[in-house]
Amino acid sequence: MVQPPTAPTQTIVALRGNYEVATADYRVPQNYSHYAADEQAIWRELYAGQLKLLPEYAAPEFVAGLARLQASSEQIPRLEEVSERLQQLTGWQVIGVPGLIPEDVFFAHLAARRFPVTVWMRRREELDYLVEPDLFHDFFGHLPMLAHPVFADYVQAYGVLGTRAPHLGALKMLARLYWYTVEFGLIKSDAELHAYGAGILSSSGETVFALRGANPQRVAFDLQTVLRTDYLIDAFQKTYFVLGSFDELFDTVLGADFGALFAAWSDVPGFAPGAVPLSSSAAWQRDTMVQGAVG
Ligand code: HBI
Ligand code: FE
Repeated sequence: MVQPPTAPTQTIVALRGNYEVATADYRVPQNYSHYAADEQAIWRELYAGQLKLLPEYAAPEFVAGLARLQASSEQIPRLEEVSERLQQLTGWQVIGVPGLIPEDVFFAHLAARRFPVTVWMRRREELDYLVEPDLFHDFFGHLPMLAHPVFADYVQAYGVLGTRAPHLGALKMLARLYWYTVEFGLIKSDAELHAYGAGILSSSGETVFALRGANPQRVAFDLQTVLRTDYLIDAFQKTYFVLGSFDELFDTVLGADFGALFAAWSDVPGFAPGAVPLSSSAAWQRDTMVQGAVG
């Protein structure tokens, strides 16, 4: 029997998933018939709510990816069906997991182009925010970008990097990279600033906050800065990093000398969220962003 990992929160919380039925690589069956009517209703409400926000707030690549998945907005998707579909699109599989899984297992799945999706749905009192990933976050937030060929390759490359980064300092820096791109990334590929991160686009509150909030820092993506910036797990982010293109992300990460970056920075305290020094990266001010000017 496998053990659940430690939750990445300040206080220790029990993870909700059923780890007792998981295989050695933490897979669980979806047990589709077990979803209650109210869980189906929560799916529909969340999906409809986020769908309304996408045209204004989401990257066009995310919107296109969601359409390519051909998932139903009316009922909880069957993971086997979407896995087949995604495999045709970009060669990624989707597997059911009980929730958060240990980093090494997570990295191994990504490196093999398998995306772990939590099988349970959040409760009604958690409609806009929960700390653990649930089915809606993992599915709606993550799978659309995995239908994008360049982003799909980036996530696999990230997984490969993870399997090769046994040092603790490296893991911490890699987690920051995942957090500030896959989870909370923004992109300004044309005149408009949009979100592509799963943590943003699976939360209506953070979708509006990340793009329109007056307070968060919006900083041009810079690999070294991202690797050095701490993040907040249980609050809206204070710093978001803005890509110019998904090619920029893939090329930067593929071309980087991570060994040198880890050696240089793993023992140095991280930048506080919201207080990233801007000498090396441009700030994206709210007014310039609304006007569409490049900061
Ligand atoms: N497990 N299911 C799941 N989903 C995640 O996003 C996830 C995880 N385990 C570890 C993990 N993320 C983080 O360590 C990433 O920073 C790699
Ligand atoms: Fe996620």
